[in-house]
Amino acid sequence: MASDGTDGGNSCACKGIRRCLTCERFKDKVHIEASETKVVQHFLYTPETRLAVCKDGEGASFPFPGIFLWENFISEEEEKELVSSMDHDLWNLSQSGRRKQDFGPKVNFKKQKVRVADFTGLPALSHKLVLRMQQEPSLVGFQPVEQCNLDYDPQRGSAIDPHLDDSWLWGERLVTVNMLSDTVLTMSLEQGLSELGLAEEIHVAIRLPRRCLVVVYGEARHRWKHAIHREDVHQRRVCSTFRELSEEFLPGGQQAELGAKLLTIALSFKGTPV
Ligand SMILES: O=C(O)CCC(=O)C(=O)O
Repeated sequence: MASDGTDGGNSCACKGIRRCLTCERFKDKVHIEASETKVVQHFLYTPETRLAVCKDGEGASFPFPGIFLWENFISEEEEKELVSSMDHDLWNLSQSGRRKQDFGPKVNFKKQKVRVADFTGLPALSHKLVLRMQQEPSLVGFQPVEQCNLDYDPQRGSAIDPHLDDSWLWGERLVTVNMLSDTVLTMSLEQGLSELGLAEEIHVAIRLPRRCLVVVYGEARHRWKHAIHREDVHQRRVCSTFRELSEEFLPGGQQAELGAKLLTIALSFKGTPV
């Protein structure tokens, strides 16, 4: 294995409509062409005002709630230490040219089943990051039960398609630390915003500077899909996403006992990737 955890091979893990630079030479172009001909209205998120502002400067702007950005959340030294520690573990090939490391319970979302066995907790280096993020008022009480590290590389055409995260097991706040390069988190609403008279698909670009932390919650979490487009990965990018439990798994919820068990393991910070 190479020092960055690659196997040096050319394989990919794309299934169905997913694509990366390795496999798309062999796949039909229907999906790609369809997405290229779509009419989209582009907005840019401004953290200072929390507004989404029309990119061509002519259209309306609108409030965009549900995003919190913390610039320079980690130092350059911490970034180096975190990525070097990840590269000591194996990266598994994932869809759309990503690679992945999971520190969390094995979950079957379709059958709504959680397997505790094999989960050893979040990695040791995340302890200080979690203590730091909990200082932010919008992250008070944030107890991550899962950490997923993703590795994006322009040479593999890495991306993540627009999606909503599960909300049966995962709770309100999705917290991501962005490492090694700047990128853009694109929020999209296919049906537009009829209340603002915007009928076409809308994209709102959230700029993520290197070493920032971003929290996605509320409407941005539940109504808008999120994605990282291939063209927004210019250099190697690594991120760690932390997820908390939904109410069903917290005290008073139907699966509170299982939730408590998962949290005890997660917050032991003795984890190795599952
Ligand atoms: O790479 C990112 O910042 C987003 C990752 C993501 O959307 C996910 O893991 O579900």
